[in-house]
Amino acid sequence: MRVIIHGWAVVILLQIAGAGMALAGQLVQVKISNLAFQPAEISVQVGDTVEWANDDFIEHTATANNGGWDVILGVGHVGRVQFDQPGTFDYFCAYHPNMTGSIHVSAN
Ligand SMILES: [Cu+2]
Repeated sequence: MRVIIHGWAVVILLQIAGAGMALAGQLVQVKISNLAFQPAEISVQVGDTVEWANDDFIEHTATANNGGWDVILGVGHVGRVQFDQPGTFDYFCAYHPNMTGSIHVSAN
């Protein structure tokens, strides 16, 4: 019986921690249309999440120049990356390398 109560307590604590993390940053959106990231350059804070929404008619990716992340974005789909380090992160589309963007992440 004690073991069961302990298990519930752990689950509840994890849910509270998860909810706190979800509120820790803002969601910043970048649309993809006409073979371009819009806006191509954004500034966010550490803890924020960037969400790409592919409003185009073909598949794209958001791929970090430094290899840190690679988001495949099917038509009509969204993808997210949370930034936990400050810095400037340039990215491109793996299918259309002339599509580029840049994310400036500042410490908060
Ligand atoms: Cu593309």
